[in-house]
Amino acid sequence: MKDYIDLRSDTVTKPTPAMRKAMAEAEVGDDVFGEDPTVNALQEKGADLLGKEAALFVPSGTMANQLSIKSHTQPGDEVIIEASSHPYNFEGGAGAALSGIQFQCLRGVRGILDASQIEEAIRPSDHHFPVTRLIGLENTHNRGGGTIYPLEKMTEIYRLAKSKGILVHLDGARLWNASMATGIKPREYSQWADSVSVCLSKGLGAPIGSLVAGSKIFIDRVHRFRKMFGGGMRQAGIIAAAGIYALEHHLDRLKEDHQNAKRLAVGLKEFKGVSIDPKYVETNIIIFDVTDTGMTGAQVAEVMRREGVLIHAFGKTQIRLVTHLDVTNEDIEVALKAFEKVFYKK
Ligand code: TLP
Repeated sequence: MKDYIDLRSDTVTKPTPAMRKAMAEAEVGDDVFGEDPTVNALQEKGADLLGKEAALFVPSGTMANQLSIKSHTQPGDEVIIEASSHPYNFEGGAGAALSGIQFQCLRGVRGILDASQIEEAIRPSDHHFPVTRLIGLENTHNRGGGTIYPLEKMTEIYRLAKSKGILVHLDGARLWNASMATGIKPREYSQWADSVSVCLSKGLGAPIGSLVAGSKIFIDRVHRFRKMFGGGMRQAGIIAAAGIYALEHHLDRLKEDHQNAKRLAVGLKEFKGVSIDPKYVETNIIIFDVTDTGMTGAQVAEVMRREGVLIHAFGKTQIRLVTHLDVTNEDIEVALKAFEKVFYKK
C-alpha cells in the first residue's frame, strides 16, 4: 500500500520498534485469573496516574465508556451528555442497547457544558420522570475540535452532581492531550469524576487498549460486566506492555502533535473559503468547514487522497484532521502543499 500521510485519526498510529520489543519481551499470564503481571502493572500505573483506587484494562474506548455506563446505572435511568459526545453518537447506540439508559443531550460550546445548563436538565424527583443518574463529560472533546474541558468547569459540574446524588463519568480518551497542553495532571482532572476512561491506542502508538479507573467497588462491577461483554482477555500482557511503553515514552511528545495541529490550522486559514479559527485548535484535532469553497468535504478528501494525504470528511462540508505519533513536521508542510491543489490562496 502507498505511504499516505494519514490525518484521519490518531487511532491509526502504529507501534514503534521499541514498543514492539517491549511487547515481545512482556511477561504474561492468564489475566482472567488475574495472573498477568504486565496487565496488573499497567492497571496499577493507570490507577496511580488517574488518582483512583483501581483500574481495569479493556480492549477499547467504547468498551471502557459502556462498561462505566452499565456499572453506574439501572435500565430506565437518564444520562446527561453533550449532543456531539462520543458515547451518544459513535458507540452504535450501545447505551440504550446494553444498559437500557436514555441520554438527555445538551448542546455545549465546542463540546463544553456549563454547570448551570446541567442543573436545569436534572430531573425533579417525581415518578413521571426518569432518574438522572449520571453525567458524561469528554476531555478533550473530539467533535468539539479537541477542546480542553476547563478544570473550573469540571469542578463546578462535579460539585453540582454531588449535591444532587448524581455520578460523573469522564471519557478521557484523550485526557493525556488535555494534560500535556495545560500542564494540569491527569489526576487533577479525574478527581472531578467518579470514573474515568482513557485510551492507549489514540496518538500513543499502542495497538489496542483502554483503561477504566474508579473506586474499588466500581471497578469490581466493571470487572463483572467486562466478563459478561466478552472483554476478559488471557495473555493480554503482550498488549498491556505496549500501553506501559506508551505511558512511559509517548506522553511528552504529544506537545509536538499540538504544535503540528496549530501549524496546520494557521496554514489552512490562508485559503479562500476555508472556515477555521486557529485559536480554537487547543490540542491535536482540527475541524474546519469548506462551504464557502463550493466543494463538499468528500470532494476535498478525494483530491487530497490523490495527493497522498488522507483526511476525514463528515457531514456535507466539514473536515477533521488529527495529528499524531506517525505525522512529522515535514508531513504537515507536505499536507499544506497538497491543500494548495484543492483551495486557492487568499
Ligand atoms: N474515536 C474515534 C472514532 O470512533 C470517531 C476517532 O477517530 O476519533 N471516546 C472518544 C472521545 C473517542 O474519540 C473515541 C474514538 C472513543 C471514545 C472510542 O474508542 P475506541 O475506538 O477505542 O472504541
